[in-house]
Amino acid sequence: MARGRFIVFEGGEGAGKSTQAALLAEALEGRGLETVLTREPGGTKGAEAIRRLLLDPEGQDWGPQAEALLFAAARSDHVAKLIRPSLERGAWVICDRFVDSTRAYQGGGGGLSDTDILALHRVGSGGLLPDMTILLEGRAAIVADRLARRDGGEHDRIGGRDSAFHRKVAAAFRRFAEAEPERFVRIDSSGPREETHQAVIDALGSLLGQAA
Ligand code: Z5A
Repeated sequence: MARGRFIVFEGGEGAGKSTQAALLAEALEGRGLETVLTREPGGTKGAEAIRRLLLDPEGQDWGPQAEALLFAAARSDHVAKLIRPSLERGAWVICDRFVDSTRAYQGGGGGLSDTDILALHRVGSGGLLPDMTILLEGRAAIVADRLARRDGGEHDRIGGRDSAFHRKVAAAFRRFAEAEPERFVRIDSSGPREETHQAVIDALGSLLGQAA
């Protein structure tokens, strides 16, 4: 049995990751491919428990170091219990955020070094990286409007940080994409859902071709 493929959606809050991850999972299932749709932080019982600790708006404010350790612990459980076993039996795993979010939020936004975050990832998750990382980038005013309609101004504990923090996060994602063009694809998600979905399918072209 050939190993499955690991595809991750990254980007800022409201960029359209969950929407596009679900559309991709549906499209892959339509092609007869076993697909596992999951998210971070979360995806397993233990990781979902850590998600509540991290994101509850009434919860405590962890420093960037404790946050990075908690995200790495959640990821370790997720990789060991869901992602690796699914890939090993040949499934496509579609994940909403992964280690590049820790690099961008706790690194770019929180000031931790990329080397330290990748060291935690090596210990926790064997350094697993996606086969493809799709970075969704929407125009700021469009994303803000979508979020206002959906959430009415409510944010989780990390999404609610100030605009300077989110600018650093966005800049970090751009740097990672520029540094690893063979793993990252950048897609403008400002347009209609179906247009972005088609760009995702086009980007996956060769990987999908190999699975046909
Ligand atoms: N975090 C971290 O700090 N470190 C880490 O290592 C990890 C995460 C893994 C997770 O929050 C938080 O944890 C996150 C980063 C941090 N905080 N922030 N920022 P989450 O999982 O709850 O939320 P999120 O990841 O930020 O996602 P989101 O807000 O749900 O956004 P999204 O998934 O990118 O977007 P969406 O839900 O698909 O779309 C947003 C809305 O727009 C929704 O109503 C859609 O129906 C609508 N939408 C989407 N696409 C379109 C188009 N094309 N047209 C019109 N409307 C659209």
